[in-house]
Amino acid sequence: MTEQIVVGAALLAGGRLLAARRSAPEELAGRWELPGGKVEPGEAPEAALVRELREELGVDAEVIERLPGTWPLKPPYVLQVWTTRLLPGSGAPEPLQDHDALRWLGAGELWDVDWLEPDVPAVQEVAGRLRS
Ligand code: 9L3
Ligand code: MG
Repeated sequence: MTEQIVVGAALLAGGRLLAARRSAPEELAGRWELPGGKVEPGEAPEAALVRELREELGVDAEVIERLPGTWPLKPPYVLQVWTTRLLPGSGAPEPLQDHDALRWLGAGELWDVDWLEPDVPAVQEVAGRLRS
């Protein structure tokens, strides 16, 4: 089966990264992730990311750049991650769907939350960028 892309957002603001705690499904509840979701048929990944951030967090965001790497999820899904930022006039993110908590993590706090395993290498990449 061909790979299906799940997009994740490294949403950055003021040198902090947004982490979102999943409330569903049960086996992922309580774990933290970069918000996002499945790309729909015919949809560009960057458009999917903007859509997911609007649906899940109620924000207007723009995509900046792809982080290097593709990380395996439950087949046929794979995770790809882009840095993103809030557009001027966007409200603050709220956990509207699939999450029950949000945290803005500074460079020294990135490992304070229990990230889903597939998200760890992407957070490591962001950590290097926040330090430099
Ligand atoms: N997933 C893992 N890390 C992420 C995201 C956004 C998603 N940063 C996994 C969790 C689900 C699957 O991908 O098993 C689909 O995600 P969603 O559509 O339930 O958000
Ligand atoms: Mg999602």
